[in-house]
Amino acid sequence: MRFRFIAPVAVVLALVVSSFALAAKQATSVTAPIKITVTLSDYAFKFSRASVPVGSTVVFTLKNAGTVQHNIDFVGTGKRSALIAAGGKSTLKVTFKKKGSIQVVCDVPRHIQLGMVSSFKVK
Ligand SMILES: [Cu+2]
Repeated sequence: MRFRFIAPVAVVLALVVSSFALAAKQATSVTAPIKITVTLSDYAFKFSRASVPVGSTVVFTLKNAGTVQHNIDFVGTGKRSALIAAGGKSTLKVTFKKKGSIQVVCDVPRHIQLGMVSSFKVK
């Protein structure tokens, strides 16, 4: 007789526990943006990290350590920074939705030829 009472209670408890577990899983899957520093110089890019998992949102801190203005352009993604003056800083937020190797360039005329071409990997 006692089982008839306990069984429904156990089912309700199991549902409550599993819904909490699901909520916890959803909370952890919303990850904070990855922070990456890019040092721009005359005439190169240096990334503090060169790849991220697909789906990542990255906040790039861009530091121009050169003597002329530079920017960063993730070719094919539509994401590029404004021009950054020598000694200046900027940030750029990008969500990488597709796997692949993205070409990275500086849009200032002739800077690609001088060496400002690199790549960033989405795995
Ligand atoms: Cu440049």
